[in-house]
Amino acid sequence: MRGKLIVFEGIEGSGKTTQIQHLRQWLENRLADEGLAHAPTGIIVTRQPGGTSVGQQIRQVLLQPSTDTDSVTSTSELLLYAADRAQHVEQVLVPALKSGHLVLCDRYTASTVAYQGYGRQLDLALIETLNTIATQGLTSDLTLWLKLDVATGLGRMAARGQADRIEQAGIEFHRRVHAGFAAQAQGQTGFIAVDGSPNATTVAQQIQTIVSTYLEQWYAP
Ligand code: Z5A
Repeated sequence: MRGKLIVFEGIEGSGKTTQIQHLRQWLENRLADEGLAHAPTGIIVTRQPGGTSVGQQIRQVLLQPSTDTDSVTSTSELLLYAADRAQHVEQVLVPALKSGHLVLCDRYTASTVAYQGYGRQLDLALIETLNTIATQGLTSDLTLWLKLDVATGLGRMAARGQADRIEQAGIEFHRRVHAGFAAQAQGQTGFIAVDGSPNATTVAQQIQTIVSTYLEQWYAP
């Protein structure tokens, strides 16, 4: 693969969407100014779930607020995220990376480990197998985990209005999810914690410092 995949992870309200927009803008300016030796073909912003038209339909099923009689079971949820990912990897990520793009993706496999593994407490080995099938073995080149305490993240989301099905889960669920991201940050190289608590400009600066180092490795002569 000639391109590079940068993934943003974190609990709800951690600021992924905000930071992806900041990074995209910064990268566009930087790549135009500096003429790195092997600059990417372009920058693509995408997300899971919902980065394809099939994925949009899966996303609707996954995130619609549940009622007592009509809720997605944990195992269905796991398989739907895997289906969304398989579609997205094949239709979007692999072609973009093959053609040399720098891809910024809002969530990837670490979310399944954190939400379905730690949050729903499904089998981690099964999740790893499903992730490998769905990604065809494609891993991220850099994962930025926006680390934020659960109460702050949920507070930011509450200020935004009606909660979706996963946001509706209780605080203990979200604490387990947070622990799931923390466990992955400890065990994996290229999985980097970024303090998500300061204002968005300060968070963006931390991210730019990290990404600069990687750009040098990836694109300098
Ligand atoms: N999920 C899963 O369970 N398993 C999986 O495998 C995958 C996903 C891939 C996706 O929903 C859901 O799917 C998600 C996990 C689950 N759970 N939920 N719910 P989504 O894509 O709709 O939601 P999200 O990924 O959680 O993103 P979000 O809700 O849009 O939050 P965010 O992107 O992290 O944050 P934001 O939109 O940039 O900011 C949130 C608010 O905070 C907003 O009002 C901002 O203006 C504000 N904000 C942002 N940064 C700051 C700072 N630094 N200070 C103060 N306020 C800020």
